[in-house]
Amino acid sequence: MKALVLSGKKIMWAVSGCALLLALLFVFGSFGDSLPTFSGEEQKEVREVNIVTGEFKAETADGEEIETYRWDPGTIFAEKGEPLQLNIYGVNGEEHPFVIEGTEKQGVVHQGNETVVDVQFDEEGVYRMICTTHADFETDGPMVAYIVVGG
Ligand SMILES: [Cu+2]
Repeated sequence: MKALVLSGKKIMWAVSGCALLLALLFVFGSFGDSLPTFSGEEQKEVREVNIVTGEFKAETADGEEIETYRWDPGTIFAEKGEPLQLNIYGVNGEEHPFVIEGTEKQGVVHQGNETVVDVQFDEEGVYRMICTTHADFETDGPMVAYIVVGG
């Protein structure tokens, strides 16, 4: 077999070829990192929000027992497009089926268990998370939390 003998010129070509390749990789590699995402918005970190189900109970002067179930906190602030992870823990009440306005999100919170919901709002506004069992005063509510989405 013929030994591979490289002249000085060939070595120079090989070295500059490698250098060019590295430079191209560097340039395109860093472009890949700095290019904006398709939506033009930077990826935002998921923010966890911890919520519990609570209950107010009282006895009126004439001996009537009244109660209301609540989401606590009852107001949640978010930014437009911010990914939220709602961790909802059931404390009071056996179960709370819920819907979140403006989304397809729904679920059930069971006592002693955590229900996790990923949600994101692309428009500013106030969105209600409504327990469909305790939606108003007549049904031991209003079990409604307000998600306030700003720009
Ligand atoms: Cu409820």
